[in-house]
Amino acid sequence: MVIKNGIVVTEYSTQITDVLIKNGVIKKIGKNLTNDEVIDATGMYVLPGGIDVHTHMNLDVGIAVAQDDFYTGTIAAACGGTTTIVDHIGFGPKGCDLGHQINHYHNLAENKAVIDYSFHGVIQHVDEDVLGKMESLMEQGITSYKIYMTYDYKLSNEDIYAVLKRAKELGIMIAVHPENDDVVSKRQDFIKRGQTAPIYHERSRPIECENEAINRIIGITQKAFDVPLYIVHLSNHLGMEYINMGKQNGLKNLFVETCPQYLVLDDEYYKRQDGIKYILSPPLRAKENNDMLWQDIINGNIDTIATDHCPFDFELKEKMGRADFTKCPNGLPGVEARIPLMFSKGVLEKKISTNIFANICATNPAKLFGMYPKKGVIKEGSDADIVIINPNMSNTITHESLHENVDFTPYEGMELKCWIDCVVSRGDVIVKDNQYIGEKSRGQFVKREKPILDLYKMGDKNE
Ligand code: DUC
Ligand code: ZN
Ligand code: ZN
Repeated sequence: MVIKNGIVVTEYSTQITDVLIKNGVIKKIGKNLTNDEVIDATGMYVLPGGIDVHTHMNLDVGIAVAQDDFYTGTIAAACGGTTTIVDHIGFGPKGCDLGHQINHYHNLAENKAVIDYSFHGVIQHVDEDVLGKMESLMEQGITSYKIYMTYDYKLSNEDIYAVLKRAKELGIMIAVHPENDDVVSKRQDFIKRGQTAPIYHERSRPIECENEAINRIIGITQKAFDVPLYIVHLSNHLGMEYINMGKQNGLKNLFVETCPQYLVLDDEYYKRQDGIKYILSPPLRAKENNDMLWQDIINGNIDTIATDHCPFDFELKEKMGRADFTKCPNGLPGVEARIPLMFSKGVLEKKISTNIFANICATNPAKLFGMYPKKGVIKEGSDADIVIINPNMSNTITHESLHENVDFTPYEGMELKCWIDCVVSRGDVIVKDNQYIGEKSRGQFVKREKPILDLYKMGDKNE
């Protein structure tokens, strides 16, 4: 197959050219390439397929289970231009072996996923066995772990230090959910005072709650010698300043993700009639953070955009959380909107270049989570994972037009200046006309390598 005359976004440049695909892999990039099977991409952007390194398919949050499984969730991802996900798996039974949840998630994803996938491990307690198994699981392609500073299986500072030290020895990545658990656990004080409405979700988990935890783990990584550390779902700009300060103090292996919801939504949404819809953690923040986080992307300080996709029906959230925001399952859908939303709001509204877009949505995630150059880049020899975006067709996001298994989208009514023309995964056209047309359960587990920590930054070679 050859993709002809598209605006092809390769690693450091954007140029009108052709892409020849053979046996699922990019064979050649250049002008005047020919083949019997042709996709005409004239006037359209040809980009690396999106990589979403923060999804929660099937996540059991104790009071509810996220409604997308690896079938519905990866169909939605594919229709939204994402060709690989790395899922943050749920906690297992107390005291379980480090491999327990990996095995469980293999069972959940196998014969279901339609795009390629991997899992971050999760560390829910620390002992010699867990620290030892971190090495043996590397052979199975698990080269990153998530730790939590709040929720049931939060780690103490001492345990975090032990995990970081071990990750440093092994050269693997630790992803962290940073929130101060002592602050989070005081939420009941709001309920006792009668402050039960959704806005108090934000007020009870304020930016200081998140940023204190960010700053604390930065201190711990400094002590553990600059471990590859990845802050997930940064919600506010002050947190970015803490991270920048860590970097100024010498940290070279500190990385940060934000999510579309923190770029285009804000805490005023909690005051709406349907405010309960927007309950997720960390919460949506004051509006000024939207522009400041965009600026942090433009400045090259934010490394990746992921979604934290974790859908629960509005109907369910309303029923469980109407009288008490603490009873509402936390999470928003978003896996399907990420690529078109970031392309429209970022590239077509001229905030970021096509190369920055490709970096934060595909290349950097691939590097940081050990999938590069197989994934995340349009390059000879890489998997032919490609999204073709038409910038001449506008689109309005509506829940009806999406494939996520949930009764709303937080981006309802948002006008986008583009449309996904088609999606290619390992050389197969899997999405056309907003429909999944690939084979069932064609997704493959991606055995990941160690992270690549040397990322391209804006200005290096950008056109
Ligand atoms: N935050 C959410 O809102 N949902 C799932 C997990 C998380 O950290
Ligand atoms: Zn989280
Ligand atoms: Zn999450």
